[in-house]
Amino acid sequence: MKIDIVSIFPDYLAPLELSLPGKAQAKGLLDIAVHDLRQWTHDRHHTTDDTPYGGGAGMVMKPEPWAQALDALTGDGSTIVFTTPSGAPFTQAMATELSGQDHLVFACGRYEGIDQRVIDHAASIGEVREISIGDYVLNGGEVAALAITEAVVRLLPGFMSNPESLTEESHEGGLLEYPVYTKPASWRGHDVPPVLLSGNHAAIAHWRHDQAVRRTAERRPDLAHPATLVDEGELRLVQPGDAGEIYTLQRACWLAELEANPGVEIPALKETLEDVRRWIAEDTVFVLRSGGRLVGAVRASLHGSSWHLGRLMVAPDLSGRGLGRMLLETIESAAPDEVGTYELFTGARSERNLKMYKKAGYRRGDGDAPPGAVHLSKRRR
Ligand code: 6GU
Repeated sequence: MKIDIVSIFPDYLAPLELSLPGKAQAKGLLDIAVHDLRQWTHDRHHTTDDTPYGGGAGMVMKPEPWAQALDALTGDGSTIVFTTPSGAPFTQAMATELSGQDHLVFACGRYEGIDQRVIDHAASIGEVREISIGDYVLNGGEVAALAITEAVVRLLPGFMSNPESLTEESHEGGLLEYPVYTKPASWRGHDVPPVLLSGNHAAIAHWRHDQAVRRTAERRPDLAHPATLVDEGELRLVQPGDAGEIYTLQRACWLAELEANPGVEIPALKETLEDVRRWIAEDTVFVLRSGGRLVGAVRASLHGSSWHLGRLMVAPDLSGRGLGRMLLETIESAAPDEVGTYELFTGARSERNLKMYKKAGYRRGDGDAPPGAVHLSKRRR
């Protein structure tokens, strides 16, 4: 990738020679050049600004030097980025998009901005983006160009020594990062949360997800999705009074199963309310509530050293948001110590379920499955 940055304060961009972008340049992944806009001025004072037409406070950057700079630096396929507080907010998705470009030209505005005709002209010679890095005003776009460059460059293939860390990070799933800890386990009277030392991967995943949801809801309510707002307080063991809602929810959920698996006998659709009352009293059952509404449930029971899972259900309007996976992790981590295997049945044609179970580590088991169903199992880690 080639990056050209134009500014009247090129020294501002000196950090690019250091640290991360510096490393990428050394690896040959990146070529950054910083240019002084004043080299495209032709008067004795190297003037780059003038008073605004129509009056008002401040100065506006003149069109001629900018046009000459952009004409000199851009070619076929260049993306011209104007950093301006009136631009579109910079996001991780934008960083990903920009990291796929071959050539970025940053035009760092100062004062009240650049004459609009420069932006209009730029659109005729390249792809134009006007980008802001947040709802506050800086004196110029240089710091924004630095921030955008750093976010983009670390996404270049081959740049990160540990590319897995790119897929796990903040904002990717619309959630902020969970808190992280390293040794020692106890420091100045502060202990690492015990679950992280437990070795129980399902419990750890559940805890981290919950922490991420809490943080997001508290710090960034604008990011928090209603479905992710189902916090730990609303995921609880079943109570007898839940029977009616479970009965209703499973009818709704397994009707879709019947459509996906025509002709297959589905016990969940044959049950009476009395049947539901009986198994919620006997099995380990979790229910998930959102805004008071019962939106999910799952059950399990112990058979020897095997934890038989079933009735994993999520309200149809909330499907595809990770709630099923969360319920699955919850019921797995609730298994007693003697459990060595998780087992379950699902419809042979229930693509969505099969995909989720596969992702969670389940494989075809060797148990007998009822007609139209498959037996899945997973060893406890
Ligand atoms: Cl890109 N430029 C300026 N001057 N101020 C900003 C900004 C950019 N983003 C947020 N504030």
